Amino acid sequence: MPKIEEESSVDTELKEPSMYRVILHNDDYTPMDFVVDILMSMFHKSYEEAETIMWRVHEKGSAICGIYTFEIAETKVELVKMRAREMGYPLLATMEEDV
Ligand code: TYC
Repeated sequence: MPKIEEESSVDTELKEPSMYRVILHNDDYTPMDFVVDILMSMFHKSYEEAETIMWRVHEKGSAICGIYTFEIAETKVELVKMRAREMGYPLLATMEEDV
């Protein structure tokens, strides 16, 4: 008689997907209005929220502008870069896991 193997104790618990912070970085050349516009159009901030985040980046060097799933964060980072480069600005966004 073949011996029936006991079910192995593989961890079958479902995990929430990791979330990623999109971070905007300061530079000396990108105009403030352009940053506010990016925050409103791509990160769905109100004008007041966008201005507050822009000033935080300007004064502190960086700030979180949103928290998303991996693919959405990656797309936003790329679109910020594309829109900025089209205008010749060095604006930079990066992403990091939200732990
Ligand atoms: N420091 C820029 C300036 O003085 C403004 C700026 C703000 C640039 C935020 C980038 O992510 C940024 N024109």
